[in-house]
Parts: sequence; C-alpha cells; structure tokens
Amino acid sequence: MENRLSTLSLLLSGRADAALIISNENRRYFTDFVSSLGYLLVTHKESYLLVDSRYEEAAKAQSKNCTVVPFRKLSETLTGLISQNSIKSVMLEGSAFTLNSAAVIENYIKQAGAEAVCSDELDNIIGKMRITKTAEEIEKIRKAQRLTENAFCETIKLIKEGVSERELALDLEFRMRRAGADGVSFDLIVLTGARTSMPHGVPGDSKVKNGDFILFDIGATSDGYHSDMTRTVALGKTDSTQKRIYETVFQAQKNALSAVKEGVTCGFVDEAARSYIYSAGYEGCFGHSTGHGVGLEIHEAPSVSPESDFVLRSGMVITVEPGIYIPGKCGVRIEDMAVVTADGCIDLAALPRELIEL
Ligand SMILES: [Mn+2]
Repeated sequence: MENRLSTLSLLLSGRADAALIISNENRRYFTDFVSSLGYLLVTHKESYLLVDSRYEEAAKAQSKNCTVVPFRKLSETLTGLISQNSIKSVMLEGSAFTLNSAAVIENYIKQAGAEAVCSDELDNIIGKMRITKTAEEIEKIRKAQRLTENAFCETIKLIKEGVSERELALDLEFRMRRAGADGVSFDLIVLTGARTSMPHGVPGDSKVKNGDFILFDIGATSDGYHSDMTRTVALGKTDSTQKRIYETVFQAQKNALSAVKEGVTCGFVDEAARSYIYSAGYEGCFGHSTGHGVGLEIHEAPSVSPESDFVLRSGMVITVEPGIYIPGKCGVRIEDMAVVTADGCIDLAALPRELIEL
C-alpha cells in the first residue's frame, strides 16, 4: 500500500493543521487496520491512530504509516495530542458524524485550544483519493467478484419449483463465506416471479415456480472491497413478454458498457442505457440510476445518473446495471462492474449475460 497518509497530509496544507478521521472505511483506507471504533489524527508531521484496549495489540501489529496511541479517556488523549502538536485547526468528516457526536468531538477540540471544521471539505478530499482505484484495489474487487460468481454458479443449480428466495439467498451467503469472503456486500437480493419488479425487494418465503424470472443482486466482500453483480435467470421457458424485456435490458447494458471510457460523463453512460430502454417502449419502467462507484463501500462516488456531468477517469470502478420493472408482472436487471480505461472499460464479471433458462 502506498503511503496515502502522506498524500492526505499534503492535501491538507493551507486548509487545516490536522484532520480527524472516524469513519471505519476511511480509517481502514489510510492505515490498513480494521476496527469498529477508532480515531485517526492526521497532522503534517505524523499520524496517530487512537484505539481503546480492545484493539491495542492488533493495531500495533497491523496498522501502517501511523503511531498507535491507546486511550482510556478519549478527551484527555485527543486534547493532549492536539496541544503537543500545536494544532490550531482540525478538519472533521462531516458525513461520518451524527449531530451529537460532532458536538462532543468539537468540544474536545475546543478544550485543546483549536478550531474544529466540520463540513464536506474533508469528505471531498478523501473521496477524490478513493474514487480512483490502484491496481491492488482492483485486484481485491476482482477477487470479491470471483467469490460472488463461484457461489452463484453453484446456487443456481438448486433452483427448482418450490425452493424459496430465502433458501437461495442463504445458500449463496454460505458458499461465499466458506470460500473465503469476509462477508456479503449487502443483504443479498433474491426475488422470484412477480416480485422481481421490486428493484430492491427483500428475500422472503416466496417459492420459485416454473416460468418465473429469478433475480439475483448479490456480492461478496474480500479484504474490505465489495463486489456487486445482478443476474436474472428463468426456471423453464419464458414467454415472449419476458424475452422482450430481457433482450431490451441486455442490449441497454451492452450500450452503456460500450459508452464507458475515460473522458465521458456519467450522464452519457446513463443515457446510453436509458434512451434504449425508453425507445423500446419501457419509459417509466426504469426509475433508478444506471450505476455507482464500488470500493470499500458498496455505493461510492461517482453516481452514474441521468444528466450527471461528472467525468470518468481511468481506474474508476463503476457498476452498469440498467433494469426494466413491470409491477405485478416481472422485472429484469443485469449488472456488471467495470474498470474505466483510456479507451473503454474492463468488465470485471466473467459470467455470460445471455438469458439462462434452467
Ligand atoms: Mn449495484
């Protein structure tokens, strides 16, 4: 891992003497250390990772590029470090705090004679760093994707009349974890029949019937990095309406994937999928955005949404996931993750996208 803390420290120059990072993903991003609580104080000279006794031993062994400082009373340890380093201003991640927790930390910072700056500025600085993935990060996402695909290929063998959404979701999660995944990227979505028209439905006791679409929106995490994939399969033969919906989404996704490359806007990619779906007569049946960034979080910048003028750059990882949803009838979504390159993209999914009729 390159020294991201030095990069951040440089980016803080002229804006603040220090930054205090509390979000789990950002602490992990900068120190490689995983914990559910901790405070990373980044100064221009040095970075301190403040942890309680539960994490002291592990943090000392595993964290990178920072000094581990165990604390019993956060107020004392934090104010001590701020004073010792003559820090006069501390930037906070506006998105990571609740109103209450911000008030507490701001008070500690004031007690040390410094000013707290709680806005979106630090989020934006870190967001810009995280949005472009290194080759090492892309490998982690690819590994998470392989775990997802391997589980999917095994689980779909269980599909037959009478098997429930819940059973399929559980089977997928079990296979992912047994194969080495940290966990799932989100509560896995497995929907059958008419319920596939709900883009983010929750798996329940509904059972697969012949002729149903079964929609899987799934992902494993590996080394903290997320994967995200959607496949819609059918049990038995689909009718002409289902086929037309599937083919439209399939082509829309192809169009959007072909549109991805460095220099184009997210709005351009969205439009490539959306205009195809709308012109096929499905206007009003595709409400969500075409995609989103993926990394240490399942939903990151950029948002691949209509009219977005955000410009894609090489190394960004986005999903491309158009869908068509007809309430009471069925829905189809197909989703791959893609790495933006100078002249196109690399599709991180290795699985085919043509309709599978089991
Ligand atoms: Mn997604």
